Amino acid sequence: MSAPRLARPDMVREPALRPAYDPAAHGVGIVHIGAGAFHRAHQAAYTDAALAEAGGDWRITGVSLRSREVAEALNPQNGLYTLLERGAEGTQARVIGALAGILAADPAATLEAMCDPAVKIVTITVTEKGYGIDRATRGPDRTHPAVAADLAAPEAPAGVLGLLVAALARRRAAGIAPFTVLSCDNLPENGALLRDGVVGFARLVAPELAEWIAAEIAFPSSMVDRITPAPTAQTLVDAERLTGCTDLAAIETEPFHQWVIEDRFPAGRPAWEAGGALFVADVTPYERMKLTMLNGSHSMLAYAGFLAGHRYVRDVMADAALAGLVQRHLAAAAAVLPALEGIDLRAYAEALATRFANPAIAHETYQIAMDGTEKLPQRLLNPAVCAEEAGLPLRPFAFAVAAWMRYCLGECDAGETYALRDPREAEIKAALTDHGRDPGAISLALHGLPGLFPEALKSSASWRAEVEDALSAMLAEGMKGAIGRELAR
Ligand code: CS2
Repeated sequence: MSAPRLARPDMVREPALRPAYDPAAHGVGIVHIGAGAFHRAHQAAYTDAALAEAGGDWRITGVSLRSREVAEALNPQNGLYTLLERGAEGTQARVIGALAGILAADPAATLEAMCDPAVKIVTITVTEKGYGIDRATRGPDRTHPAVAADLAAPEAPAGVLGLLVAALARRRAAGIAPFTVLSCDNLPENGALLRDGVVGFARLVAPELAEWIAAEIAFPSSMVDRITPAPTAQTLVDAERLTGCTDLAAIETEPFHQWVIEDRFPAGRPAWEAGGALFVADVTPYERMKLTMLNGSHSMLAYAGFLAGHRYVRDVMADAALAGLVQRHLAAAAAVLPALEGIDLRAYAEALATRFANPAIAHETYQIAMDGTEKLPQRLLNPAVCAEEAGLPLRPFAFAVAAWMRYCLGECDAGETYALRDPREAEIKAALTDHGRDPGAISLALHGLPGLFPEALKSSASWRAEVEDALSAMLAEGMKGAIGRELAR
C-alpha cells in the first residue's frame, strides 16, 4: 500500500467521511475492555455519533487484555480507523474518532486508566467466556484462568472481575465517584449477571466492598446487535480506496445496528441516542428476542452449515434446504417469546433472514461455531425448555443441538478434522472418546457435561429422542443429506 497511513482526520480525502468533530478536543470518559472489531463497529460508532451531535468528554480508552494486534494497528493512527458498512447496495465508509488509544496486555496501566476520575463508564465486550462467571452459581468461576490468578493476587489483577473490583476499591478509597459498568456481550441479563460475578468476587477478596458494590454500582443490561465478521485483506484495500489513506485498523460490518440499554448511568453518559440507541427501563425482552432468534438461528446454521461445507453465512442462505431450516428455526424461536410491544416478530424474522443473506458480508460459519458450550444455554437450550413447557415442537431446537453434537466430533463427513475452539474442548473430547459414531452414546455423553444442559431437558424423554433422531440422520446420511431430508420428515 502506498497511500500515507491514516493519522489525522484531515488526511481523509472526502471531508464527509471524517469525524464530524475534532477528536482531540474531547477527553476520555469511557474505558472499554475488549477493543476488537465488534466494539469498533458498535459502541465506538455510537459514541462517535454522540460526540458529533452532543459533544462531551466521552472518548474511549480501549483495552486489549491479551493481544497487542489492535494497539499496533490503532495507536500509530491516533485511534482513527475506517468503518466500512457493506450492504447489497454497496460499501460506505466513515472514519471513527471516538477511540483515544489502546492499552494492550498491560493490566497495571488498565487499572490506572479505570481509576481516572474522568472515567464515568467501563464498557465491556470480552465474549461470553471472557468474564469467568459460573452461570449456575452466578459467582466467580475459580477454574477460569484469569479468575484463579486474580483471586491469588487481587492487588495486581489482569482479568475482568479482578480489574473491576480493584478499580472500584481504589476509587472508593480515594474518594472518587464510582463508574457505571456496562456489559455489551450476548449474555442473558448481562448487567445483572456481571453484577453478581463482581459482587461474588469482591466477597472473596474484600468482603466489606461487596455490599457497597451491590448497593452503589450501576450495572445496566444492554442488548447489542451488529453482524461484524473478522476483517480481511479486502477490508484494508477498500478502506484505502475510499479514504485515500492506508488504514491497518479498518473493519467492516453490516449497515444494520441496534443497541437497547437500561438507562441507569448515575455518573452520566454520552448521548448514544444520537447513533440510534434505544433507552428502556427493562432490556430483558429485547435481549431474549435477539439471543433466541438471531443468535439461536445463527448457531444452528453455523454448525449445520459448516458441516455441509458452507464457509459463509451468505452461502448457507443460498442453500434452499438449509435456508428453509433457518426459517423454521426463526419461527420456532419467535413462538417461545412473549409479545413485545411495538415489535412484530415476523417482520423481525424476515429482516434477520435478509441480513444473513447479505451478499456483501463474508461471515464465517466457523467463527460463529466457536465457544458452543458458552452459547448454547441462552441461544438453544433455554428456548427449548420454554418450548417443552408450552407444548410447542421441540424438533427445531433438537436439530440445532444435534448439529452442535455432530460438530463436537471434530471431523467433517469427508474425514477432514478441525479444532472445536471451545473452552471445554478437552472435556468434550474426553467425554466422546470410545463413543465412536453411536448417536445414543454421543448424546448421552454430551448431555452429561456438568452444568450445561438444564434438568428439564435432561429428564425429557421426548427431547432426548428428538436429539438422537436428528443426530442419527446426520451421522447416517451426512450433514447435507440430513438437511435435505429434515423438512420432509
Ligand atoms: C454470532 C454473533 O459469533 C456469533 O456467535 O452469533 O456474534 C452475532 O453475529 C452478533 O451477536 C450479531 O449482533
